[in-house]
Amino acid sequence: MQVEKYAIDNHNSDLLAKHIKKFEFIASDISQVKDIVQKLKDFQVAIPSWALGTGGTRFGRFSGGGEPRTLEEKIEDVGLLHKLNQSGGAISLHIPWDIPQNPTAIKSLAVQHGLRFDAVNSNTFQDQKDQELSYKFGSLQHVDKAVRKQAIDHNIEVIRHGVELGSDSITVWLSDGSCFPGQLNFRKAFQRTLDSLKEIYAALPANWKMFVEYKAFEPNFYSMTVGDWGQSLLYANKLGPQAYTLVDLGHHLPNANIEQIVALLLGEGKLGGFHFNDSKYGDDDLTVGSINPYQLFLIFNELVEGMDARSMNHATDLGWMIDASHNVKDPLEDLLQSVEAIKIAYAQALLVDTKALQQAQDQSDVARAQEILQQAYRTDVRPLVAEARLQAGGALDPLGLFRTHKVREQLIKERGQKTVATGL
Ligand code: RM4
Ligand code: MN
Ligand code: MN
Repeated sequence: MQVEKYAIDNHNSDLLAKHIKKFEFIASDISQVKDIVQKLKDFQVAIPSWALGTGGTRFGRFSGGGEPRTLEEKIEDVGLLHKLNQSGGAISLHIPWDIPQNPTAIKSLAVQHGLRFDAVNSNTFQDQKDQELSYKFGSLQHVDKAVRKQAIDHNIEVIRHGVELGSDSITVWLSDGSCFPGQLNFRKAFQRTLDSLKEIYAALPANWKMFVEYKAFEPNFYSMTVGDWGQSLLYANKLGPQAYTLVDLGHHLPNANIEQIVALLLGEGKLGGFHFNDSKYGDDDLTVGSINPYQLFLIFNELVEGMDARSMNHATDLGWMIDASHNVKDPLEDLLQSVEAIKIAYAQALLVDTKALQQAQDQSDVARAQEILQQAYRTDVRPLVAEARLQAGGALDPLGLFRTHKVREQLIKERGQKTVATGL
């Protein structure tokens, strides 16, 4: 299904007068408004192919109607989102959940929708049907060399798929670890994992990046072999300049200061990419900004400050990806909300008076520093984000249009009520 340009134009003209009023109000208060709107237009977030169907928990999955049944339909869904918000111009594939059978056709379908392929993701945390050896006791860390080789080969295969699609990065997330004390020799498991990663790293094309994602717990509950940013950074440093740490917002122990982690990784030149989501307890994969939007703003504040300090391009120098998936909302509505939350936090961070903050920090003026941050955070930047969308050809209110245009109803008509997205 398509949302035609005229539908977006009609929707926008209904809302335009109100929007202009709100935009002019906030614009009159900001000196660099043109620059900020441009940065918001440039900033694109990759949509994961595994978030387009309803997620599940280990207790069950309640599939919604009209879920994409094929990779082609997933690309159409991301194209639809991008049409509405002009901010999701990339897709991140999980392999083997989504294997591009005909890469040329898949690539040209993506191009038709204005999409490119972001990081490809390998999967050695599940056994596939026709798989020879099991990952029950790990993959790249496994004590059996044959299992390690199988997992290495899979990652190299994923790189090959990515190359065909024009991607330029691979995310390696390992579930490797142990569930009970004594199960694993930590030092040896680390070394085996490093040696395996080295073989995958050696297969990277010269312009590629490898993202090493960490996670504090689950599915292993005693130790994770890439359990935190320290371990990920160790691997990335030992691997070489093409390896980076990837921060997934849901992968920390409770109350971790993620903004500080981000600042230090950026300072080391080793922050590679992001998986956005929100969480209350652990790896909850909830809608970005739904639980703790202030933390998201603080993270963006460090990102903007740190990237500017290194003269990095906000839009292209890091991998921006969503990694969320849950049980109760329409996945497309959820993704529209997530992208909006990311853009809001980014816009707020762009509003921070960095000079004044620096001054307050230099004078150890704690109260003033807080005022400066919260001045930006408490500004309603939604008209800025909407203006960027409008200028880029998107809808002023993407979620509103999704509903009035009855997108889900149409998808159900096309695909059926009882569809289950491939993947998870
Ligand atoms: C993991 C991790 C990975 C994602 C899988 C599905 O918890 O976040 O990034 O690929 O889930
Ligand atoms: Mn992740
Ligand atoms: Mn996760």
